[in-house]
Amino acid sequence: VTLRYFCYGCLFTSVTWSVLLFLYFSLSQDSGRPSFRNVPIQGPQAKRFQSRFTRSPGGGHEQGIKAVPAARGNKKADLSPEMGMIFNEQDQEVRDTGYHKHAFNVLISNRLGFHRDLPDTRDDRCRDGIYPLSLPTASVVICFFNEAFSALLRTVHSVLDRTPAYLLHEIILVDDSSELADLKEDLDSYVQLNLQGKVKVVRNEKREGLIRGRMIGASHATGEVLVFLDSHCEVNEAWLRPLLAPIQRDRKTVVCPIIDIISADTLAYSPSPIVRGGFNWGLHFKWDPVPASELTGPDGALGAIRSPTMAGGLFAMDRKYFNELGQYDSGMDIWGGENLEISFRIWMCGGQLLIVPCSRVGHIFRKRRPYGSPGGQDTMAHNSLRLAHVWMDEYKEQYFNLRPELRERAYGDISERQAVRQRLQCHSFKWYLDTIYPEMQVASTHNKPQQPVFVNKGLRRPKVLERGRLRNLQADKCLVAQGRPSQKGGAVVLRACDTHNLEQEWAYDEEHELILTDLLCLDMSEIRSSDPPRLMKCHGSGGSQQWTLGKSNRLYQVSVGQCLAVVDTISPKGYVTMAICDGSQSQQWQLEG
Ligand code: LR7
Ligand code: MN
Repeated sequence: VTLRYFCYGCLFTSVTWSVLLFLYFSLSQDSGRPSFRNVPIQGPQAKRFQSRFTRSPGGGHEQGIKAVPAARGNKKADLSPEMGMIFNEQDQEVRDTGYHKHAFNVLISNRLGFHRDLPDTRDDRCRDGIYPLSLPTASVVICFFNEAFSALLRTVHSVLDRTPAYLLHEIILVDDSSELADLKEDLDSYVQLNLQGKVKVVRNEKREGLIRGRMIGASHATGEVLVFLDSHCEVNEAWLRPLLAPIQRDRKTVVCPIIDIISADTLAYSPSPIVRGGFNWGLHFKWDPVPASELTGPDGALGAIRSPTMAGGLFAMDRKYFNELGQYDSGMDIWGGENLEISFRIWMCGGQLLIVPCSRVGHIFRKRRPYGSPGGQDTMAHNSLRLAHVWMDEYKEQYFNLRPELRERAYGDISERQAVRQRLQCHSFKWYLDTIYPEMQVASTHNKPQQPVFVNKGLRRPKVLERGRLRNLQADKCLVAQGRPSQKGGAVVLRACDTHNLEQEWAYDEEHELILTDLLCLDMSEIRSSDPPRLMKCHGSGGSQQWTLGKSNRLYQVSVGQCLAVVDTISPKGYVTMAICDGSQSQQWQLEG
């Protein structure tokens, strides 16, 4: 692996800039925290940067779509639902290519910019005062491959904005050979101009994957504790000290925050319940409820919770302990499996893995991974095979029972990893199951991979706010199912309104869902936003099924950023479509009881 720290040659320039920036900020104290907008930019970069970052990214219609500052104690999503409104073709282009390349709403991400307030999702009793002031320093390591620029920079700035400077030793960005142009020079210039000398960029010459990527980042780190983050996170209020304190008490402790949810469609930030990590015999990570026995400490649900596994992306660990424990398995490629591998290793070899509910870090949960591996291999299977062969003893049979095709699959040389297990005199996998994860059912090998608990809102039905027919004011017709109202995937069209026809009845609920005949939700395809809406099973997580129906009579679709419109009011076909909101009659709807 060849890599280079970026811009040795620019040292002189960066010193000059530091002085300029220092002068600038000492002369303009009242301008608040340094944000890109108030940094003076000059020289050849100026023009490109100014047009890139100081104009409204979506074309200049920012009025009315600001993030609402989070009130203290407000733990719900804090964004205007119209943050993603599309005003012109350029917005549409940003949104569509964003979904295609990154699988989340990049238009909203760009509009949010690099700094935003977040709702403080911690329990009120999580006070700063309960942590020692003197703590080990942190090196934050963030690997990225083709990340959206605004999401990456918001990750970095959230760390800079919410971490006491004396605890933040550095931030190391590992570019895993990304292919997007703005992650090269623009990123270098931005880091050099704005990031206080605390941020380093390491570039991998070829794609290594997140596992070797993190090892490379860690090898450049010099702080006492390593903190790994994904490149689309936002750390919340006072996030770091609760992670560092348990490590200071016991250096063989690895600590995870609670991973809050940033919606891929709306970028709204919302709290996750307190759950802990487990896995199934398919070697997929899953969330489990916290057993009551873990909540009995002096501070109940506020104290650290022991977790059998970690999700993988967000954790803090003493740097020397990371090295002693064998870092990661460098034979693992691209994505997958390393989280269970390091979890088993921590517990089996004398450490412990904790989740601390007073530390909160948000993560953008996408519905698909927007990249593959260079050769198209299933790296999850390859990596899982390696971990099964090194760590799972006879229990690897549980995995092979589910994945018989992998029984004979080659997995490369694992002797170095077996030597780690030998050197550290680790416990058996049976010990791990008996002691750390007794909930795991060994007999039932047919567990399906489970959904993360927090994505599933359970059986609670949101309250219905209004019921009635949905009439288009221009066509004077009502929105109905084209076929049977119970048919999943069915289209919706306009037909003559009929007050006695129950098949025309929509319910509008507090989650902003529109449900036809109490059965299916009006839904947008996430990938093909130009497709007309259709009827789908209600998923309860907003976004593609979230509609706002306001006084203006427009029916605004949150994840698409457009309004429901009639295609042609005269045609008997009654087709509807999504269109840029323009307030015209063809976009006016009324829910009539
Ligand atoms: O080839 C790659 N090179 C990289 O640098 C592929 C990815 N990456 C970067 C990527 O840009 C990102 O910053 O590595 C990071 C993680 O990749 P994601 O965001 O695609 O992973 P994920 O969030 O889908 O998956 C989770 O599981 C992974 C298993 O390998 C990693 O451990 C991720 O860090 C992990 N993410 C989390 O734990 C966040 C919470 C998710 C949950 C539950
Ligand atoms: Mn991620």
